[in-house]
Amino acid sequence: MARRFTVHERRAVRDLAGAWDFTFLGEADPDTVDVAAIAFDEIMAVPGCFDAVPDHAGARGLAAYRLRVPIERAGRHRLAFDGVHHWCRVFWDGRPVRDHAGGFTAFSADVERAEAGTAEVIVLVDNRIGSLSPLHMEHADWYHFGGIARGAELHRLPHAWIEGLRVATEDAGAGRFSLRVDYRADAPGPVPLLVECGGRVLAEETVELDASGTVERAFELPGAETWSPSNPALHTIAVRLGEDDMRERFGLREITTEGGRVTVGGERLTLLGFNRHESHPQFGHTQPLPLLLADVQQIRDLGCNFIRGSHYPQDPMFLDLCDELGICVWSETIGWQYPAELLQDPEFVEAQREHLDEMVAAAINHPSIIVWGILNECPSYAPEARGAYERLLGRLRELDPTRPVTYATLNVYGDLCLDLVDVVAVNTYPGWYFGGVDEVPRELDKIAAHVAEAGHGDKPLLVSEIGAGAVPGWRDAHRGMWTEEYQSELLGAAVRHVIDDDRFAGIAIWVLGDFRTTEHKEMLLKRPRSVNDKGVLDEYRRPKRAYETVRELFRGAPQQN
Ligand code: ADA
Repeated sequence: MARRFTVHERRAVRDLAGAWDFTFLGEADPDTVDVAAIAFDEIMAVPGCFDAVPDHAGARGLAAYRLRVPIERAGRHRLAFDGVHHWCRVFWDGRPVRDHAGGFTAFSADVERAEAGTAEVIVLVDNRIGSLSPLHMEHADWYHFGGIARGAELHRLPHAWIEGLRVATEDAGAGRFSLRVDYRADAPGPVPLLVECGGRVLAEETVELDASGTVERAFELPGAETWSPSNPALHTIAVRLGEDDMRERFGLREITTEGGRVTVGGERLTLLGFNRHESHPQFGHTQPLPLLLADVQQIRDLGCNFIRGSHYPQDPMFLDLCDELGICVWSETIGWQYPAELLQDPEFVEAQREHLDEMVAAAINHPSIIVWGILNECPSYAPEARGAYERLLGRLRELDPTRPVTYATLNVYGDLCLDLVDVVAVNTYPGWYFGGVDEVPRELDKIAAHVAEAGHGDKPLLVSEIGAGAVPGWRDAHRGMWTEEYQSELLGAAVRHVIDDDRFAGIAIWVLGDFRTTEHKEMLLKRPRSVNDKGVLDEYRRPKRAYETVRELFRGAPQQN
């Protein structure tokens, strides 16, 4: 998949991006489809979203993708997907090998013994909102595009292979870090291990493998540069285990949240940035490289040092670019105003937990990720929902004790779970859903005072959403709601307040770019053009008036203090 470095130099990897055979099966039930009888009469781009292209725009149902792939040598193979929306079943030569639900996270489907010759890969992809994909809900405010939206690859796995690498900073100043190699093997036995970093050999030894397990080592890179937003120094670690190999990029840095600020790599930050959706009218959730680069260029031009990936894990290439440019990222799981009953349903919480595990597994080594988040605007004010917060935040801490955790609250005044987070994050819409622009400083003051009174004044306090709609190009002497003038004024007031008021650790404006909303009628009635237009860019990334206002304020603000 598109990354900024070569992950495997020895392992045989085939990029499956391209034009796949395709057909749309509509209402069909995936359990009763005879895959051998499917007539593939169209083509579809992988990566891509089938419901963003003209022939199937807005379609919901089952789709089938097919690709014939040459297999040079028989043996164990792995199909690796970076994100398929929302549910899929993967077939290898007519045989189902894996189901997956969720989208936005990587998963793989293994074939123990593939014959040499040509294999037929079929993927049934279902973008209906419902039981197959419990995390996606129609009421959530974004268009839930379907398809093989991110990269796909075929790997040939040797007898012992690396499942993943985990690099954790132990002491950034001393260049100390730990490495965990997760592996699996066809048979236990000794294999050579070689670990290199920046041309230095860190380990060369023989390790005894079990059928599956981990190898853990601690290393030191004396004098190695640390990662911080103003100096995002990266290191690449290369691991060879028997015939297999894997590389990963990492940064040496600690994150702390004491004294009401997020400190990253020794820099005490004021986080200034935006929420970012991965959505485009022509590509859906797919992020072609030129689009990603345009986003990153505009994020930098705006003077941001922070992006909240709303409301799901972001594209791995976007995270790679943030690593390189020193842009701090809040990475969160899929979530949007789930009702309290759902958070009491153990099956639902388990689905969230699985998705959360996948997010962390894929992204844990990105130094740009400075905070993990869950459950946007869910009922953290309802006592019966607290168990879900404990479970999911607890799981994040268990998987990664090095990063702070948070969630964006919808109702800070009634919130019952703030004791569970390291960063208090508040979504608030003064001047939009209530009051006028003069309500902005009043409400922000009230929030900061409440958080302090509730005993959380020492935790960084982020405005995780604030914003106003603006129909692109709509200017009006009245400067009323939906005009570019009103949005610009409101965002100016919000940013100025956060920069000037030391009680705030940062702001993530809602939102960087406009994006298509869901087809839920109640939402559509509040979204002209079916678009959430609170972006400072329109959906084609053309700047609105507020862009300049925010740019000037962000660029003029001290980003460290
Ligand atoms: C909420 C939500 C966002 C978006 C926003 C809005 O805060 O978290 O996803 O829907 O409101 O535009 O109203």
